[in-house]
Amino acid sequence: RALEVDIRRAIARGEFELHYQPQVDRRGRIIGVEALLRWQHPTRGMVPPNAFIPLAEETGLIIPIGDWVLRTATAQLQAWVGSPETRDLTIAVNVSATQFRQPDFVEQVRSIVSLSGARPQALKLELTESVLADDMDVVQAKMQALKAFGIAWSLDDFGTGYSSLSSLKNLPFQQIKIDQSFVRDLLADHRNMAIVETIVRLSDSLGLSVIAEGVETEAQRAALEKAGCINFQGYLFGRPVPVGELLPKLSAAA
Ligand code: G
Ligand code: G
Ligand code: MN
Ligand code: NA
Repeated sequence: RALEVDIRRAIARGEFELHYQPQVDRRGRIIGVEALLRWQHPTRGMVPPNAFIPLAEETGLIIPIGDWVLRTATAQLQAWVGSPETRDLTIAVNVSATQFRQPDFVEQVRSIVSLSGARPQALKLELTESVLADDMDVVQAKMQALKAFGIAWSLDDFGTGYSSLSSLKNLPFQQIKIDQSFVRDLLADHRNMAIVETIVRLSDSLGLSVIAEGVETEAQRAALEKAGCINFQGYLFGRPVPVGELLPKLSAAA
């Protein structure tokens, strides 16, 4: 298939880039970023991840892509160490289920991080609920090994998929990301507010931090804060941007 050939070439030719979206605390201070993959295709233009990640998963190409994402994000972390504005930032990287299921996933991540020189503590890996349906012992062992190495785990799109509370209890997540679907209709549908409050309380009792995604308006931010959520990500604070556009925002916020 044409797209498959294109993806192989894209890696070799450096057509992928990472954009970074700010994650902020209650004062609006940038505490970290999420890395989001972008493909600048020579003829198709910007290809959004939803248009090629499913195919990349199917064909196994997500493995070299995922390695590239991790190498690029950790190189970025290492480049940020030199400046006081950026040295404390974390980067959250999305890990696909196919990637996580590779038998050598743990070794591969450790080796990429070590080679980069980046502090593992500055890296966060986002998993979706899809892997929680796998063999719990295997999932737990892999997550635990990388946690011991210093990497934090965040549960992406929480509340939309297969999430059992026992997996939340047994797996070493450090953070839950409240899915943007709950945030979008937060003010229009009071049930979403109830769900958000419940997620925040659950996170607190399990000792997890929580961040809300897809925050677009000040009213949503205020409602989330009222529900006890104090970390935010969304267009209100910044869209995913190339690294060069992120740095001025940092100086402005400092
Ligand atoms: O940035 P946003 O547009 O459109 O991302 C769309 C989807 O693609 C999201 O579900 C996001 O998690 C996923 N995605 C973005 N970057 C990466 C990546 O580097 N790896 C994986 N596996 N998924 C990614
Ligand atoms: O699935 P995941 O959470 O990894 O991907 C996040 C997706 O949400 C990306 O596609 C990103 O571009 C998008 N996104 C981030 N902030 C907002 C926002 O405030 N509103 C909307 N509609 N999408 C957002
Ligand atoms: Mn994500
Ligand atoms: Na998400």
